[in-house]
Amino acid sequence: MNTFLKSYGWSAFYETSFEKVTDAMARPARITIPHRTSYSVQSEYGELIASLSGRLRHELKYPADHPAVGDWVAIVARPDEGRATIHAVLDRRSAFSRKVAGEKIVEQIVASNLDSVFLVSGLDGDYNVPRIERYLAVAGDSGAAPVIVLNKSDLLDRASLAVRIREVERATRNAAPVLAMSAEKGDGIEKLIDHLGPGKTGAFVGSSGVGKSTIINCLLGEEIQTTDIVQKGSDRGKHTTTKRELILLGERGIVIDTPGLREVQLWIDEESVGEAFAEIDALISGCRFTDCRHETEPGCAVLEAIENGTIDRRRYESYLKLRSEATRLATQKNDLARMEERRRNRRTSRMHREAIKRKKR
Ligand SMILES: Nc1nc2c(ncn2[C@@H]2O[C@H](COP(=O)(O)OP(=O)(O)OP(=O)(O)O)[C@@H](O)[C@H]2O)c(=O)[nH]1
Ligand SMILES: [Mg+2]
Ligand SMILES: [Zn+2]
Repeated sequence: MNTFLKSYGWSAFYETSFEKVTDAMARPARITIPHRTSYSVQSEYGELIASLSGRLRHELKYPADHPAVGDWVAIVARPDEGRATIHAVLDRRSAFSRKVAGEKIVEQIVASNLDSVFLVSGLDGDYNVPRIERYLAVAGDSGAAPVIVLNKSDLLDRASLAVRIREVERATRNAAPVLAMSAEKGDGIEKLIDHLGPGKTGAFVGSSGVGKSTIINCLLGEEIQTTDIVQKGSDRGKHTTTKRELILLGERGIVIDTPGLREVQLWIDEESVGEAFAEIDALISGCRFTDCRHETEPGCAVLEAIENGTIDRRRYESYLKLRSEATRLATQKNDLARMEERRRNRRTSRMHREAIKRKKR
């Protein structure tokens, strides 16, 4: 295997997908930065600017099908020009996605082919336990191992820090390691490095200003990613990172920096809510009614467990909140699918009518 492929995390999984690419000139490359209409990629020729082939552009139906940072693609390179054409997006091993809500809801890939996903929070005004639970539920769907990172530990004394860590561990039921660190002081960074390694990819996600880029700087040991002062009470200095970017750390592996996510953009379905609240989900089969919503129903095993203290009421409240959000999202997705279906039907019937007209002539 060539050094490029090795250092960027190529594996048998991608090889299988790459073998399906028929073009003899095709070579693997990894997306490092998605731009508006093109992509920076790393390849055995070094960095290239790549664009989609006409055919691929035509084939990619949904935004989530388009290349995302971390994706492996098949390119035909023009190294002299520093350019390439992308002919295929190889299968993803894992992906962290968000929902983009506009007139319609679409899934967008934040970063793909991840081994770990670092869910970063700041131990300042940003600190919010329910939000960490939400991030964890979304990460549960990604196929990557989640790691909860509490950054800015330098802002707390030891005792308060220990309280925070315990609080998060309790709320998340040890579903993921919780590590506290200070990117500014470099404290605790070695615990984070434990989750990286040669050929491994880790993505940093979290709200704006939690220190994702500062952590990556700390890993790089130099100022490469732009960071900025978050000014209190103003929007200036927010969303410093504007592009997703994959960075090679060498022996430490590969990291992906992402711009701050807004809370509303977390993508979740009803099934993953159940998985994230396993202790509640496990009780549901004991409810008297099969369609029990665990709100006011008689004979509800969940309400009973809260009554006798087996389940934490705060966990239950988070569960209800997240579930209603997932339900709302599912409804929107259904509406969207129905709209799409109607549009397709209209189009088909128009095509039918036109075909009949042509026949008649
Ligand atoms: N006290 C303290 N401040 C930190 C720490 N890490 C980052 N900061 C500060 O937090 C602010 C935001 O850091 P960034 O690294 O730009 O945050 P980000 O998560 O990349 O933000 P976006 O790119 O907007 O998503 C900067 O002023 C950093 O200096 C830390 O460990 N302790
Ligand atoms: Mg940043
Ligand atoms: Zn119930």
